[in-house]
Amino acid sequence: MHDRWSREAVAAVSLVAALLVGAVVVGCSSNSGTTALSTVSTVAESSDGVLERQNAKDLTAEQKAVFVGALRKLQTTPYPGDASISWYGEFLSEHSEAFSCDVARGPVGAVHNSPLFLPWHREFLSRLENALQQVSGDPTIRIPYWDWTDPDSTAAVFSPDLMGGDGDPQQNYAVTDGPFAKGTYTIDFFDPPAVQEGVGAEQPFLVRRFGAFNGTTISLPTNAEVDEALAVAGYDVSPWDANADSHHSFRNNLEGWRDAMLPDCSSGWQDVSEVEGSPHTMHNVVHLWTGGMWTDASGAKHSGSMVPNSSPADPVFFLHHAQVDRLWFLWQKQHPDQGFPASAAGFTPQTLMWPWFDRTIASVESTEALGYTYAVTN
Ligand SMILES: [Cu+2]
Repeated sequence: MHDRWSREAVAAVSLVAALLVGAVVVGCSSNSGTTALSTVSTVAESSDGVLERQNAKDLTAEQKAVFVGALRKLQTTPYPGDASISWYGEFLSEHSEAFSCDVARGPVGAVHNSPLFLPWHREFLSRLENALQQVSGDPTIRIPYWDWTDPDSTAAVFSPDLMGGDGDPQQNYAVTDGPFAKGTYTIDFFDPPAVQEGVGAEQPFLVRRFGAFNGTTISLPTNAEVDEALAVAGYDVSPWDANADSHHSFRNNLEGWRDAMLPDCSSGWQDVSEVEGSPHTMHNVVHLWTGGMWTDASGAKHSGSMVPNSSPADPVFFLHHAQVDRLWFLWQKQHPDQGFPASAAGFTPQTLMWPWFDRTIASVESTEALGYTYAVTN
């Protein structure tokens, strides 16, 4: 929320933090134009009756309309705890603040680059899912997932009836089609470090430049990379951060750090950079691929909405993280003897997660307890 936020903003003087990182939140909305949602969608259900989050390519036209309509409504509804921000914008604010290095509030600086990455984002998505259900009155809504290894899933995600497509080079890479097009969806929360750095992240519309990464082209993760991640035996390993060995840390393999530099908190915000020549993979590269990073002819730096700490500004954040969450789910099924470590970087299974402090890490290890599941085979 903004009041919680301004305290940090004062402290945070520079930095770019997450630009090279990937991840984070943004945005928000305004504008109305949402259609009334009255239909209850049909959703696949597991044998024990828990509804499944589905591959975006398997959604019916009605399911897409219901999901998108609920997102739009969240973007145009004031946050119940603070009417100065939209309900959707609160999610951007929380994700952005999670990059603060202010440890006085608890171990918040470790939502990324740490063992907390998977449990925190599971809870974060669950809260969005619950908010979508509340605002729409449809308890069957589940966040679809984007299987980035599958071109059909990618095509479905970026179609005009779901997330809209790539940005338009003639309009500074603004997204101009779909339900979140420029002129329809307005972002109203901006990541302070990115604004400070002047990378264009303060633009109030969605920006995407698929695959553009500082003069080179990057690609989405492959099936082989997913198989490699799922085969890693342990959840995480010391030093529990971006430098954890990806052959022994499922979490770091999936988060996508490879030979990263140690987090720098000198600005008040986590700034984790890659070592040159060691590109981001998996979760991280999907953020970078979707938003893109580039320098224009005048030398000004730009990045798309999925790049700064406010990356939830692009609603595809949630479909992307549903896939990340699904891979953790599949890994849990394949390694039933492996749980969250008894003690890791100050976290234990009983740690209550910032900023909600009402849910422990252990309590999100089961998706069924949160009201959703995934198909085990796909
Ligand atoms: Cu994140």
